[in-house]
Amino acid sequence: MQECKADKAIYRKNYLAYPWHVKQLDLRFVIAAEATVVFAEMAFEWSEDVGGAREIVLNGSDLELVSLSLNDRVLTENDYVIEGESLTIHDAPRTSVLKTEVHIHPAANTALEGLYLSGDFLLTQCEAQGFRKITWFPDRPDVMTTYRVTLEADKTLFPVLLSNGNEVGSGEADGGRHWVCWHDPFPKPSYLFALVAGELALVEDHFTTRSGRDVALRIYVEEENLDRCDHAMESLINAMKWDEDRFDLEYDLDVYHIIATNDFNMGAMENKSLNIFNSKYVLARPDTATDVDYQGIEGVIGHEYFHNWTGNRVTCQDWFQLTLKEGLTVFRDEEFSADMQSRAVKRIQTVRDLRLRQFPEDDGPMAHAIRPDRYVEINNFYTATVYQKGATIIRMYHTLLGESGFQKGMKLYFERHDGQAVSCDDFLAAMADANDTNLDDFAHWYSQSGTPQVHVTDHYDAESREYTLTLAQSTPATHDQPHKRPLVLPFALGLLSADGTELPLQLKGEAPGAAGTRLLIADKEQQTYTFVSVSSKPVPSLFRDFSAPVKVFYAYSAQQLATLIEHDSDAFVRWDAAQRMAENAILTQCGRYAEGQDMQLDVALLQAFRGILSDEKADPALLAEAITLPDEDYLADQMDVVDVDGIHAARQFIRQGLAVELKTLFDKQYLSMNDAAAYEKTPAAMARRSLKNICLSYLLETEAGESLAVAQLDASDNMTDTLAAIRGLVFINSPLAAKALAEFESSWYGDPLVMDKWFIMQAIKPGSETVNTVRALMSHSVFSIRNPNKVRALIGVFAMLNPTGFHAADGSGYKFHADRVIELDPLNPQMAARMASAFNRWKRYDDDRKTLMQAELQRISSLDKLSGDVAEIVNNALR
Ligand code: 7MF
Ligand code: ZN
Repeated sequence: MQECKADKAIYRKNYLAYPWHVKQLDLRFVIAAEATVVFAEMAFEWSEDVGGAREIVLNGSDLELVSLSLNDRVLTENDYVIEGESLTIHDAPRTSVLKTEVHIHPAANTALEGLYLSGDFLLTQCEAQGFRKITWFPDRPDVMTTYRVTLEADKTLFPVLLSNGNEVGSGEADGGRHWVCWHDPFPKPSYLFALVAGELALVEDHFTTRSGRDVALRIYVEEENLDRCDHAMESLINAMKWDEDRFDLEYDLDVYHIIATNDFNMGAMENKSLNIFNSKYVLARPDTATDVDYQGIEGVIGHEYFHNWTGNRVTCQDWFQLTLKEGLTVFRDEEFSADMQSRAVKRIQTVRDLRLRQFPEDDGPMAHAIRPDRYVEINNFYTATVYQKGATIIRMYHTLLGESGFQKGMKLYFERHDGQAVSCDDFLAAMADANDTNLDDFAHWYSQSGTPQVHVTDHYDAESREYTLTLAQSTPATHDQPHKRPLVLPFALGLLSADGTELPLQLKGEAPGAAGTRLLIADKEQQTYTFVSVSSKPVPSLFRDFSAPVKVFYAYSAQQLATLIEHDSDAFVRWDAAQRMAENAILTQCGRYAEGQDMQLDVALLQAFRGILSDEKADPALLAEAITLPDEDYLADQMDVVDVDGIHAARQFIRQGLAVELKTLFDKQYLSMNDAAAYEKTPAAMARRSLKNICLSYLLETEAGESLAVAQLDASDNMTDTLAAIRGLVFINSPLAAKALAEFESSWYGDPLVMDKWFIMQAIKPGSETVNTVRALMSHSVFSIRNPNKVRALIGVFAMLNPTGFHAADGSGYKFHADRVIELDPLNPQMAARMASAFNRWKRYDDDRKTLMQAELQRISSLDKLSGDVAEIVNNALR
């Protein structure tokens, strides 16, 4: 039996402040890939307000301790205790200077946490608890201090030596070595420490802040990528400007570094003035990166930059507060993207993603509040809930308080807490106090898990011309919380007449009001609103702009949905209505498929699509969103027992039916969006490509599609069009697909980021055969199980984005995937845990699949040496 990790859980209620103040940390690294020596000197001062025994507790992991001294007295093993990841020194003087020397082994570090090697250069990743793999230190976010870091290395192997803050010295040393000293004047927690050492090429620009500070902007990449940094640099400058304009926040140092690496467990990291990025979120050239990549770069560059204030200047008291910085910073990056691109399209994409990734998490074995109460492995809590749901909760403050009220709250938050490590309660208090309002009820969003459901019913009385709308909210029990309470829901509402005119909203007892959106607050289990002087039975336009993260149930007729699709003033509601209609159509056909009946194309959906496609004035990007059918995973989430094959068959049937019936319109839009002009990266050009390529995907369901795709491929001058064409050929099983893939491979063989796309196209192909392709691709010379991007592209995509492949009835997908989790676990537990979560929703499938998945989970769980990361995921899933 597997060792029980449950007793290793950490509880939020047990938080205790660290009893020492760390005045200063001096680090000296003698750098080499095989073995790096780390000297640390830290000055501890006893916090006067804390009583008890004066012991110093430090964290460390996989460190070779060479020496340890306290106030210049060398400590022997009798003077301290090392237990697990902590080192305790008893009876330390009130002023204690601790000096340590440890050895670490970056080249052998496959977990990519702490100091490790990527290609020929060394770099660090410390969030959340990677600093303890570098040296002994109180590795917790509420211990903040100033860092002085000296890096010494061979000058030829490591010409560039970077750490946080400003460069304050450098020099030559014997034997072809050199050193550089960095000082970061802002106290920071250890998770924001970074160093980079190696041979890297530099792209430099600068930004002058509003108050006149000239900031050097330096992007370091491997030499061959120098021509792919323009978009990242432009995004960084835009982000710096935007944060001044919108949030009144300025950059606070003279230098800002970005380093791109191919070996990174996550997207990027906001280390103070030394951001480290997955190269996927830095490097772009029109022929190597898609429009989605360009937008991703803008968003992630923004996100990391915005952390400088929301995360770095004000940080988290403990890791339970992670959403304090992440939810807020995601909200800020969403707003940045909305202001740079199309607000409506950004909102739709955000909501689609939330429903696809966060709603299932909130309903599965890992359900947790955005501020969890317990965790075993903190790395498992960098979740869609903490990030995306966290951001919607910040957005609700914004909806409730308005832009100026929200900004007043932000201002007070920084006035009170600049330089501190604080909690979500502090953020809420700043918002409430700045607006002279009480947000105590709103606070439950932080502690309650699960997605609220809102059941809406209505009644129109033609005689009294009264319209009553009743909202009943409830949240289904989750594994962590059996009992739920009602939450504060900002409820943005509009009413349309049957012909689509926006009606005035006048609540009973009020003076006549204007037509348009009205913001109501629904905070009770049941709430009834009575509107008067309503001229005809209205179509309710509910939760406009997705004003609260809830599932809305209302028995819309096809006619009402058609009215919303055609006329609603809110782009999100128009899109959502089209999604609902498509969902109804697909799930109905899925039922017929299961019964062995012939499937039929839904007439209302056909009509609605005809209307959407005929619209020649709308933003093409919005049209593209509107005609994108709900994902198979989203549809699966709407069924009591998931019918994997039925969903795929029904969705395909509808896609093909629409394509055949509306071929003329798809053709027309395709042609009118297909620019002869050269590639541009403007939002308008991206919007046109998005509509063009969704039209292509439909046209590929008709005879004409194949030659269209080939023509597009031949003519393409950009990766967006190229990928859409090849992906389409692969998807329809065209005999031309193999050649297209082979040519793509030979063109891009030496390019890791582009090769990721090549793996993805193959891993995502529907059907039970794909597992064999994926298995074969693992032997491809470019694939490496040690590289997170490759693992995500091939293994992650297969398990998470290919339902008919992963859930093949014979269990081959499950077995393959469990083998990968087992293979990854000893190398990179964080990645292994992310992969293992593909099994999380196993209980929602039919008995045969359930049995197969459960067996694989048990096989993983019963391994002798399983990481805590994977154990937590797998044991939760099995419970
Ligand atoms: C945009 O949050 C949104 C989310 C932690 C690592 C980046 O800045 C971060 C880091 C994880 C998951 C998602 C994101 C990040 C991390 C991320 C990046 C860009 N503090 Br894990
Ligand atoms: Zn972040």
